[in-house]
Amino acid sequence: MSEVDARPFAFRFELPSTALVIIDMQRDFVEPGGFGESLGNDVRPLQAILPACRAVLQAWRAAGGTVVHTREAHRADLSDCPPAKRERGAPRLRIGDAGPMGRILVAGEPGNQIVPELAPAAGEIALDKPGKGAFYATPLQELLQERGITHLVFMGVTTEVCVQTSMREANDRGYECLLLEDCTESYFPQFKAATLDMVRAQGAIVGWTATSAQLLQALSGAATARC
Ligand code: TIU
Repeated sequence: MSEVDARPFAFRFELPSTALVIIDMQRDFVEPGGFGESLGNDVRPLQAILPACRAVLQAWRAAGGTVVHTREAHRADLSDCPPAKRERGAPRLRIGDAGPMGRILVAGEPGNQIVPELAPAAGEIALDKPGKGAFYATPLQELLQERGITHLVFMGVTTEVCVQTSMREANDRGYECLLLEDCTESYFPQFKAATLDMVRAQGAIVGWTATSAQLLQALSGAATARC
Protein backbone atom coordinates (compact mmCIF):
# COMPACT_ATOMS: atom_id res chain seq x y z
CA MET A 1 0.00 0.00 0.00
CA SER A 2 1.33 3.44 -0.93
CA GLU A 3 0.24 6.61 0.81
CA VAL A 4 0.34 10.11 -0.69
CA ASP A 5 0.40 13.10 1.67
CA ALA A 6 -2.60 14.54 -0.17
CA ARG A 7 -5.38 16.99 0.61
CA PRO A 8 -7.79 16.85 2.37
CA PHE A 9 -6.19 13.70 3.85
CA ALA A 10 -3.93 10.82 2.83
CA PHE A 11 -4.64 9.06 -0.51
CA ARG A 12 -3.85 5.35 -0.28
CA PHE A 13 -3.40 3.15 -3.34
CA GLU A 14 -1.90 -0.12 -4.54
CA LEU A 15 0.09 0.32 -7.75
CA PRO A 16 -1.34 -2.75 -9.57
CA SER A 17 -4.89 -1.45 -9.14
CA THR A 18 -4.11 2.19 -9.96
CA ALA A 19 -3.85 3.85 -13.39
CA LEU A 20 -2.19 7.13 -14.33
CA VAL A 21 -4.71 8.95 -16.58
CA ILE A 22 -3.28 11.75 -18.74
CA ILE A 23 -6.05 13.90 -20.19
CA ASP A 24 -5.70 15.54 -23.63
CA MET A 25 -2.02 16.58 -23.54
CA GLN A 26 -2.25 17.11 -27.28
CA ARG A 27 -0.84 19.83 -29.50
CA ASP A 28 -4.40 21.24 -30.04
CA PHE A 29 -4.36 22.62 -26.50
CA VAL A 30 -0.68 23.08 -25.68
CA GLU A 31 0.81 24.60 -28.84
CA PRO A 32 0.07 27.83 -30.70
CA GLY A 33 -2.19 27.34 -33.74
CA GLY A 34 -4.47 24.77 -32.12
CA PHE A 35 -7.97 24.76 -30.67
CA GLY A 36 -6.94 26.33 -27.36
CA GLU A 37 -5.38 29.35 -29.03
CA SER A 38 -8.23 29.61 -31.55
CA LEU A 39 -10.57 30.10 -28.58
CA GLY A 40 -8.53 33.19 -27.67
CA ASN A 41 -6.34 31.63 -24.99
CA ASP A 42 -2.64 32.01 -24.17
CA VAL A 43 -1.33 28.43 -24.32
CA ARG A 44 2.00 29.08 -22.56
CA PRO A 45 0.78 28.25 -19.02
CA LEU A 46 -0.13 24.78 -20.27
CA GLN A 47 3.39 24.21 -21.61
CA ALA A 48 4.82 24.95 -18.17
CA ILE A 49 3.47 21.69 -16.69
CA LEU A 50 5.28 19.47 -19.20
CA PRO A 51 8.43 18.79 -17.09
CA ALA A 52 6.38 17.77 -14.03
CA CYS A 53 4.07 15.58 -16.14
CA ARG A 54 7.05 13.91 -17.77
CA ALA A 55 8.72 13.20 -14.42
CA VAL A 56 5.56 11.51 -13.13
CA LEU A 57 5.06 9.54 -16.36
CA GLN A 58 8.66 8.27 -16.27
CA ALA A 59 8.40 7.28 -12.60
CA TRP A 60 5.04 5.58 -13.15
CA ARG A 61 6.46 3.62 -16.10
CA ALA A 62 9.53 2.66 -14.09
CA ALA A 63 7.28 1.37 -11.31
CA GLY A 64 5.32 -0.71 -13.85
CA GLY A 65 1.98 1.08 -13.45
CA THR A 66 -0.88 1.20 -15.98
CA VAL A 67 -0.95 4.36 -18.12
CA VAL A 68 -3.95 5.79 -19.98
CA HIS A 69 -3.64 8.67 -22.46
CA THR A 70 -6.66 10.46 -23.90
CA ARG A 71 -7.03 12.78 -26.88
CA GLU A 72 -10.06 14.96 -27.50
CA ALA A 73 -10.72 13.89 -31.08
CA HIS A 74 -13.54 13.70 -33.59
CA ARG A 75 -14.07 11.57 -36.67
CA ALA A 76 -13.14 13.25 -39.95
CA ASP A 77 -16.83 13.50 -40.93
CA LEU A 78 -17.62 15.13 -37.54
CA SER A 79 -20.50 12.66 -37.06
CA ASP A 80 -19.52 12.49 -33.36
CA CYS A 81 -19.41 16.28 -32.90
CA PRO A 82 -22.85 17.65 -32.07
CA PRO A 83 -23.76 21.22 -33.11
CA ALA A 84 -24.01 22.05 -29.40
CA LYS A 85 -20.23 21.56 -29.29
CA ARG A 86 -19.12 22.83 -32.71
CA GLU A 87 -21.12 26.04 -32.55
CA ARG A 88 -20.15 27.10 -29.02
CA GLY A 89 -17.81 29.97 -28.36
CA ALA A 90 -16.49 32.41 -30.93
CA PRO A 91 -13.30 30.70 -32.07
CA ARG A 92 -11.26 31.83 -35.05
CA LEU A 93 -11.29 28.19 -36.14
CA ARG A 94 -14.08 25.76 -35.31
CA ILE A 95 -13.75 22.01 -34.76
CA GLY A 96 -13.06 20.44 -38.17
CA ASP A 97 -11.70 23.64 -39.76
CA ALA A 98 -8.22 23.57 -41.31
CA GLY A 99 -5.57 25.24 -39.15
CA PRO A 100 -1.78 25.40 -39.10
CA MET A 101 -1.62 21.92 -37.47
CA GLY A 102 -4.30 20.35 -39.66
CA ARG A 103 -8.03 20.08 -38.95
CA ILE A 104 -8.93 21.24 -35.45
CA LEU A 105 -9.65 18.37 -32.99
CA VAL A 106 -9.86 15.77 -35.78
CA ALA A 107 -8.33 12.34 -35.13
CA GLY A 108 -5.04 11.66 -36.85
CA GLU A 109 -4.25 15.31 -37.67
CA PRO A 110 -0.86 16.70 -36.55
CA GLY A 111 -2.48 18.94 -33.94
CA ASN A 112 -4.32 15.97 -32.47
CA GLN A 113 -1.10 14.17 -31.51
CA ILE A 114 -0.01 14.01 -27.89
CA VAL A 115 3.01 16.27 -27.32
CA PRO A 116 6.32 14.41 -27.87
CA GLU A 117 7.39 14.73 -24.22
CA LEU A 118 4.41 12.58 -23.16
CA ALA A 119 3.93 10.40 -26.27
CA PRO A 120 2.29 7.04 -25.48
CA ALA A 121 4.66 4.07 -25.25
CA ALA A 122 3.92 0.60 -26.61
CA GLY A 123 1.40 -1.20 -24.43
CA GLU A 124 -0.11 1.95 -22.94
CA ILE A 125 -3.80 2.70 -23.48
CA ALA A 126 -4.41 5.66 -25.84
CA LEU A 127 -8.04 6.65 -26.41
CA ASP A 128 -9.79 9.17 -28.64
CA LYS A 129 -12.69 10.76 -26.80
CA PRO A 130 -15.35 12.90 -28.51
CA GLY A 131 -16.57 14.55 -25.32
CA LYS A 132 -15.07 16.29 -22.37
CA GLY A 133 -15.26 13.24 -20.10
CA ALA A 134 -12.92 10.30 -20.73
CA PHE A 135 -15.71 7.74 -20.12
CA TYR A 136 -18.27 9.20 -22.53
CA ALA A 137 -18.41 7.17 -25.80
CA THR A 138 -15.10 5.40 -25.08
CA PRO A 139 -14.20 1.87 -23.87
CA LEU A 140 -12.35 3.25 -20.82
CA GLN A 141 -14.60 1.65 -18.18
CA GLU A 142 -14.20 -1.82 -19.72
CA LEU A 143 -10.43 -1.40 -20.15
CA LEU A 144 -10.01 -0.41 -16.50
CA GLN A 145 -12.26 -3.19 -15.25
CA GLU A 146 -10.34 -5.81 -17.29
CA ARG A 147 -7.17 -4.69 -15.48
CA GLY A 148 -8.72 -4.58 -12.01
CA ILE A 149 -8.16 -0.82 -11.70
CA THR A 150 -9.95 0.88 -8.80
CA HIS A 151 -7.85 4.04 -8.29
CA LEU A 152 -6.94 6.78 -10.80
CA VAL A 153 -4.23 9.46 -10.70
CA PHE A 154 -5.08 12.34 -13.05
CA MET A 155 -2.89 14.79 -14.95
CA GLY A 156 -3.63 16.89 -18.04
CA VAL A 157 -5.62 19.79 -19.44
CA THR A 158 -7.67 21.73 -18.93
CA THR A 159 -8.32 21.45 -15.22
CA GLU A 160 -11.90 22.67 -15.13
CA VAL A 161 -13.04 21.27 -18.48
CA CYS A 162 -11.87 17.80 -19.53
CA VAL A 163 -9.95 16.88 -16.36
CA GLN A 164 -12.73 17.81 -13.97
CA THR A 165 -15.42 16.20 -16.16
CA SER A 166 -13.39 12.98 -16.36
CA MET A 167 -12.82 12.95 -12.59
CA ARG A 168 -16.51 13.41 -11.91
CA GLU A 169 -17.38 10.62 -14.36
CA ALA A 170 -14.81 8.41 -12.62
CA ASN A 171 -16.14 9.29 -9.17
CA ASP A 172 -19.67 8.33 -10.24
CA ARG A 173 -18.30 4.98 -11.44
CA GLY A 174 -16.71 4.28 -8.07
CA TYR A 175 -13.04 5.11 -8.73
CA GLU A 176 -10.93 6.78 -6.04
CA CYS A 177 -9.29 9.76 -7.78
CA LEU A 178 -6.20 11.86 -7.13
CA LEU A 179 -5.46 15.02 -9.15
CA LEU A 180 -1.85 16.21 -9.37
CA GLU A 181 -1.89 19.96 -8.78
CA ASP A 182 1.25 20.90 -10.74
CA CYS A 183 0.49 18.44 -13.57
CA THR A 184 -2.78 20.07 -14.60
CA GLU A 185 -3.42 23.57 -15.93
CA SER A 186 -6.13 25.88 -17.16
CA TYR A 187 -6.14 28.95 -19.40
CA PHE A 188 -7.81 30.62 -16.39
CA PRO A 189 -5.84 30.47 -13.10
CA GLN A 190 -8.93 31.19 -11.04
CA PHE A 191 -10.76 28.23 -12.62
CA LYS A 192 -7.86 25.90 -11.80
CA ALA A 193 -7.78 27.06 -8.19
CA ALA A 194 -11.56 26.73 -7.87
CA THR A 195 -11.51 23.23 -9.38
CA LEU A 196 -8.83 22.01 -6.96
CA ASP A 197 -10.88 23.43 -4.10
CA MET A 198 -14.11 21.84 -5.40
CA VAL A 199 -12.56 18.41 -5.89
CA ARG A 200 -11.23 18.08 -2.34
CA ALA A 201 -14.00 20.00 -0.51
CA GLN A 202 -16.53 18.28 1.71
CA GLY A 203 -14.13 15.50 2.69
CA ALA A 204 -12.85 14.75 -0.87
CA ILE A 205 -16.32 14.81 -2.40
CA VAL A 206 -14.82 14.17 -5.88
CA GLY A 207 -11.26 13.19 -4.93
CA TRP A 208 -7.91 14.20 -3.53
CA THR A 209 -5.21 16.61 -4.72
CA ALA A 210 -1.45 16.44 -4.18
CA THR A 211 1.73 17.72 -5.80
CA SER A 212 3.79 15.58 -8.15
CA ALA A 213 6.57 15.59 -5.52
CA GLN A 214 4.17 14.06 -3.00
CA LEU A 215 3.18 11.32 -5.47
CA LEU A 216 6.83 10.64 -6.39
CA GLN A 217 7.65 10.34 -2.68
CA ALA A 218 4.92 7.70 -2.28
CA LEU A 219 6.13 5.85 -5.39
CA SER A 220 9.73 5.74 -4.14
CA GLY A 221 8.42 4.37 -0.85
CA ALA A 222 6.58 1.64 -2.77
CA ALA A 223 9.79 0.75 -4.66
CA THR A 224 11.77 0.57 -1.40
CA ALA A 225 9.12 -1.65 0.17
CA ARG A 226 9.46 -4.13 -2.73
CA CYS A 227 13.28 -4.40 -2.35
N1 TIU B 1 -11.43 24.81 -23.78
C1 TIU B 1 -10.93 24.11 -22.77
O1 TIU B 1 -10.53 24.65 -21.73
N2 TIU B 1 -10.80 22.76 -22.87
C2 TIU B 1 -11.28 21.95 -23.86
O2 TIU B 1 -11.95 22.38 -24.79
N3 TIU B 1 -10.92 20.61 -23.81
C3 TIU B 1 -10.18 20.04 -22.76
O3 TIU B 1 -10.16 20.52 -21.65
N4 TIU B 1 -9.45 18.97 -23.08
